Amino acid sequence: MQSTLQFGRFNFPWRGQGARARVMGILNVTPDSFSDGGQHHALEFALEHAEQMIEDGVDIIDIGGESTRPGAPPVSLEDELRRVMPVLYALRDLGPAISVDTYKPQVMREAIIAGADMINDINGFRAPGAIDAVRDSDCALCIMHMQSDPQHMQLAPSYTDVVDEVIAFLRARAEALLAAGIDPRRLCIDPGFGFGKTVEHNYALLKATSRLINELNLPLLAGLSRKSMVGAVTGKPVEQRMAGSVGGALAAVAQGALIVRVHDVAETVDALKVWHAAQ
Ligand code: 7PJ
Repeated sequence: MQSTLQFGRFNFPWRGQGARARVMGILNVTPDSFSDGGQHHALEFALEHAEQMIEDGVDIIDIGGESTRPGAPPVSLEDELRRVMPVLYALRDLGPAISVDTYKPQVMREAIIAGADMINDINGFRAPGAIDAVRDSDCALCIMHMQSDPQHMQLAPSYTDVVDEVIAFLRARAEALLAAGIDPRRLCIDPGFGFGKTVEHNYALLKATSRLINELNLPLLAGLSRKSMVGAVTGKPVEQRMAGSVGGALAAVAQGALIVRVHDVAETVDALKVWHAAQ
């Protein structure tokens, strides 16, 4: 059986002939990481970072204008658009597919008009108007699971059976999108590592990667790069989690994940080349 994810201008086979894992590079456009807080420097830095990722062989660039670290404060619509849109226009025709990481319907609309190939929503298209915003386009839609919200999600994550509950949530969101008339070939699922989950929950979900794909019959994106689940088993601080993150990405790809969302593009691309050569 061959299946393909419709990804805006691209098509990514995710099962059967021609299927190959894709590397999504994380591009944060958040001026809080700059001493002067300046918009100009944030843009310049983001474009340099994107050029490096392209050189390193990235397949997809995921542009994010709001930090969704646990406890991070929300960003206004105006600020998010000011951060994301210039980067999207600058990167749109450089080769890689472009994803926009947002849960705001107005940002989704603007991003689609500007040619985004994927809308990556950590909120699973639950905001009022989110489904309407993405319905009439051909961009891919990444449905991520999150328990609670970024301000509160890590306070007391709790599940009876984390895998069953994440599958039920993703199924319900996929059905809501399909009920709006969206083509199933546009859908992609994501267990949402670190979003309202303990280390044990995260590994239960990582171990269940192939089960999620098979039960939902949809391609899967795994984002665990540098997250606390990597720190928990390596004992390493965030700036030393590259090798651990590559190990986690391979664990997901070995179970059939289509997309791995990573900070360390060059290392992940090499690891996947070797892994694929051995298949
Ligand atoms: C994810 C994301 C993820 C998807 C972030 C971080 C936090 N989008 N955006 N999946 N994580 N689809 O990168 O540490 O896991 S922001």
